[in-house]
Amino acid sequence: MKYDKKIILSVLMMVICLTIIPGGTGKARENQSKNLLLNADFEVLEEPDKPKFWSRGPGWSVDTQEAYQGKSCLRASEAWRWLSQEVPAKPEKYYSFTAYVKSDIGVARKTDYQNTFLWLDCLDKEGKVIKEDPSPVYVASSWGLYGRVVLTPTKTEKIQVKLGKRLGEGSVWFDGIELRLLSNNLLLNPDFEILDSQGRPVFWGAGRGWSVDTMMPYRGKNCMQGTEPWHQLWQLLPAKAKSFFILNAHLRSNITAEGADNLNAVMFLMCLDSKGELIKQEEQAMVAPFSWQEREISVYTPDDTTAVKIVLAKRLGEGSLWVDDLQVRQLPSYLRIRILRAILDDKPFFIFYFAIYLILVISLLRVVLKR
Ligand SMILES: [Ca+2]
Ligand SMILES: [Ca+2]
Repeated sequence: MKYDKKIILSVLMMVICLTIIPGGTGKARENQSKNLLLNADFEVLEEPDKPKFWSRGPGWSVDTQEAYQGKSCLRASEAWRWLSQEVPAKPEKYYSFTAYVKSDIGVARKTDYQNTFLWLDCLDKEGKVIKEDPSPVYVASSWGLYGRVVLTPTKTEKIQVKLGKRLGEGSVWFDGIELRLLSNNLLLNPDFEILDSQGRPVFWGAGRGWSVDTMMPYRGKNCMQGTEPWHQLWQLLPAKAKSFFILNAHLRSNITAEGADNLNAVMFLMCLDSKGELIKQEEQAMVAPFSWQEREISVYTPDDTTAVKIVLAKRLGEGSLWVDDLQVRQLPSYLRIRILRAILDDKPFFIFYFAIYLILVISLLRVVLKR
C-alpha cells in the first residue's frame, strides 16, 4: 500500500510540473517576434543624411517633409544605390520583410516598370552571398505597405537588407522597414486589416466578386466577402519540400443549401515547383455555416516544392462566403497525425487525463498482481 501511494504521489507531482510548463503552440495567431532591423523608421541620425545602423550609398537623403511615421523617412534619388543593414539570421526559417514605400516615378506599366528594389541577400558564415533575392516591385505614388515572406537557405547566418531605386525619373521614399522571424503564422495580413489606397487587402490576390466587408468580421475591423463561385482569394508563400503545412481559416456564409450538395465553400493548398508548375494539390469542399467557424486543410509538400498557394473560394449556391483570421503553419511531420496535433494544442488537458489513466492502470495492475 505504501508503494502505491508513492507511485500516485510521484505521478501527481509529474502532472503538476508538466501542467505548469507553458504549452508550445497556444492560440495566438499573430507573430509576436521583434523587428530584427535597428532604427527601422530612420528617426535616429548619426550625422546629416546618415541614419544610425544603416550603410548608405550616394543619392540618399533624409526627408523630414514626407515621413510615413515619425519625423523622418529616407529618399533615394539615384538608381542602384543601396541603403543597407545586416542582421543575424537562422537557416531554413521563414521571415517577413515589409516596408512602407512611395514613389513619384511615372513609368508606363509595360514590361519593365518596377521602380524599386526590396532586395534581400542571405549570407553564410564567411559573409558570402548564398541567395540573392532582388524582388523588384512597382511602387505607387501614395504610401503603401510592400513586402513578402522569404525562406532562408541552409547555411544562412545573416540577412542583408538592401533598399534602392531601380529605374525612372524621380525618387523613392522608404519608412518603417521590418524583418521578422515567422513561426506562428506564415501569412501576411492574415485578417485583412491592412488595406491599400484602393481599399484592397495588401499581400492578397482576389478574383472577381471578392471585396472587403466591415459588417461582422471575426476579428478586427475587416473580413473578406466572396460572391462569385470558384473565384479565388489567394496568397503565395515560399515553402520547404517534404514538409507539413496546415491552413486554418474562419468561415461563415448565408448560402442556403439546395439539393444533395450543400458544400458551399472550398479551400485548396497547391504545391508549386520553381517554374510555378502545380505538382500537388489538396482540395477540400466544406460547409461554411451561418456563424463563424474554423475550418482546416493540410498538405505534405513533395520533392521540388518551392511554394505553396493558399486558395479559398465560394463553391456554389446563392449568397456570400465570408473569410477572416487565417493561419498557415509549417509543423513537424509527425503532427500529420490529427490526435497528436490536438494534444499539442491543449497540453495541460491531455496531461491531466493521461495521468489519471496512468494512476488507474497502475492501481489495477497492483490489484491483479497481488492475486
Ligand atoms: Ca520614420
Ligand atoms: Ca479581420
